[in-house]
Amino acid sequence: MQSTGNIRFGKLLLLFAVVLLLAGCSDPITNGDDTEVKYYIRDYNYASGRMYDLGRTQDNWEGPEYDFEPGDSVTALKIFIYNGAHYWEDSLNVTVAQFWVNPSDTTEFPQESQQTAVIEVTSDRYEYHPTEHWVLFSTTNAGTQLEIGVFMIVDKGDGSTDTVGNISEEPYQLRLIKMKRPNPSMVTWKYMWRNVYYLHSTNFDRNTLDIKVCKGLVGTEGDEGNPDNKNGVRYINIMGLDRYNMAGEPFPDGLVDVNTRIIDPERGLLIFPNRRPFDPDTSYAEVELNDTVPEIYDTNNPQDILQKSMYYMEVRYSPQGFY
Ligand SMILES: [Ca+2]
Repeated sequence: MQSTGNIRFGKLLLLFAVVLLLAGCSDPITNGDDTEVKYYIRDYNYASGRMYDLGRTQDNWEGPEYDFEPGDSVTALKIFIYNGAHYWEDSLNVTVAQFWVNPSDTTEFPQESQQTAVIEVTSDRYEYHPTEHWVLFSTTNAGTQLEIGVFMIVDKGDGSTDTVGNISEEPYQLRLIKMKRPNPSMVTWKYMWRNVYYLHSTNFDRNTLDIKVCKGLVGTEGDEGNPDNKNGVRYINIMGLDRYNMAGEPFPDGLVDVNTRIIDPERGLLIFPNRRPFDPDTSYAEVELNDTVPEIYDTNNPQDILQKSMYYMEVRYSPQGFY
């Protein structure tokens, strides 16, 4: 009877955990006079579908060929998303496109190719970085759950110009950056940035922002026994969130470097400098993160991720107008 009870309890815990996973994050807690907001974000609860690489780079692909080399600059970009609701309509207005990992060699990666109707994403719905070769959408996946592809012109570092894809006739030939149901065996799986977290507001003063990374299992967020450091070195230091002091000198001061690129206050995003912050290949301090959570990056099984989750962030800030 004892064991049956334990199994039932275990199932209940798992169910609770899955509900937590779906909910993603704790509700913000405000103190009495609304001058500070505090909440927790689990390690796995990154902002899915906000940032993507625009092709194979040294950050997401083992080579030997890459779509981008350092020095390449994107000079024109058009982005298209699935518009399948109109695919079967007998309408002249439907644009059809074929997505490929590599539009200039369509024999590669046939499992990551798809033909659909598409619609162009207007340029006010994203930003891209010409020389770092990524795009940032203002909404998750630019509003689609299915394919995303790009056409672009790239000035190569060697002086030549590369046209990626073809939109002069249908079907358009586009470079795939997101497949409809991504799985870890796909080339494009790693294009998505899993080191970006939404801070649940775009309405905060970045100078009041305080972020800790703590080690603790799901459900223990806020327990005082959960450490924010390993051997006395803070996780924010190990993970590269705290590398400078207030004067901008390269000495960690125990505070996340809120005035650097890791915080995007306009969009309310925290962007870790490492693409796998909870399974890093490097440390920004002399201590390495040995207890890692590769499942966050390498599987799409939510139960597995939840059971392995080991860290969370404690975020505090003052809403605008209350400081
Ligand atoms: Ca700092």
